[in-house]
Amino acid sequence: MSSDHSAREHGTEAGPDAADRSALAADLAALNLAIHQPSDPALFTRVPAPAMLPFHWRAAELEACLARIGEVLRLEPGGVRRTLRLTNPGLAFGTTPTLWASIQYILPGETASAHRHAASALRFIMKGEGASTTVGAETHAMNAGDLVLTPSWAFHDHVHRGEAPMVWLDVLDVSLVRSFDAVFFEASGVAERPVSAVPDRGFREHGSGIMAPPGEAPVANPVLLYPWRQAEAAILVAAALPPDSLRDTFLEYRNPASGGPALPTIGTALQRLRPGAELGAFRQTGSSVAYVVRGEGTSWIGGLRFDWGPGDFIAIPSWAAQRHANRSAVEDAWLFHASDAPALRSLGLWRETPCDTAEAGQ
Ligand code: GTQ
Ligand code: FE2
Repeated sequence: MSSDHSAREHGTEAGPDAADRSALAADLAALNLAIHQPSDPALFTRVPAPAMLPFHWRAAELEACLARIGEVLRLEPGGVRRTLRLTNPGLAFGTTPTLWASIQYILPGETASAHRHAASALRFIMKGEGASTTVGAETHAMNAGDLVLTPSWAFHDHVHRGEAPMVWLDVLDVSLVRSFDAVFFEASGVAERPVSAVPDRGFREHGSGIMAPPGEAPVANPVLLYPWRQAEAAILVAAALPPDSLRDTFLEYRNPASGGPALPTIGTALQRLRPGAELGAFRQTGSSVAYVVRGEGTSWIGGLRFDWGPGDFIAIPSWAAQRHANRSAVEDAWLFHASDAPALRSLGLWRETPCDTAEAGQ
């Protein structure tokens, strides 16, 4: 094959056959067929080129909007939730190309009635007490800092019997499931699903993370609740190790029976940046959302600088150079992360690499 031919094949040159080529393309189009045209956008980019933008949502703005949706929107039966979605300015919908992050707001006495969907979900509790969620036939109270899972196709409802509004982060793999055309949804006939006689068996058997009943390990993750006090204790134990230069102390929530991720598609992690921490820059495939549990820090993502504080959210695109620092010399900064890393890992698409500080931004 001549080099001339191959240059045209790759669209670097219009070539003398432009008229033939467009006539061919027109005939093919009538048959729903196509050839590469020099004007086509590049099929492959050397590295990922996300449409998603790095973005920062501030707690003060979110709180004002939550109060407003609490006044204007009523919770009706049928399974629709009262949520504030974090929409990415680079995308038609969603927070990242795979994930939807929303803040759910439930008032005292309300019920978010039962439904199920193919999309997996997680809740990370931001504020409030007195709500509980039923997932399958298990029920768990939701308290600040807890992570609660809603695996794919499990019925779930949320009931709030507390005194003050309840606020939590929802992350669902909606756009990932949509890209596979694997969307299913079903409302339940009842607002609240029946609960088994032992409403928290999986947690009682496997929730310590270090011990379990004898016999074969269950295939599905037996743990739906990852209480804050256990996650916090795990981080504080790990924090005595020499800090990792890119992530300081960073632990993933795992399925204790398999050692794999807590959910098959959505990665979850808790990170502590020690006082004064200034971490190195890196890139990784896949997108993520970070929630600031406490502390004040700065992240540089794809050349943009975000100064964050408690209750803020940050969205990080695939392969964007990122680095993070704790702005305080005395206080810790803690971040909860949700990502699509397990989906990339199971498809063989996971990559990460350290990079120069300047690539993230200064
Ligand atoms: O609580 O079941 O943010 O189904 C989006 C879809 C929450 C939920 C969301 C949902 C839910
Ligand atoms: Fe749901």
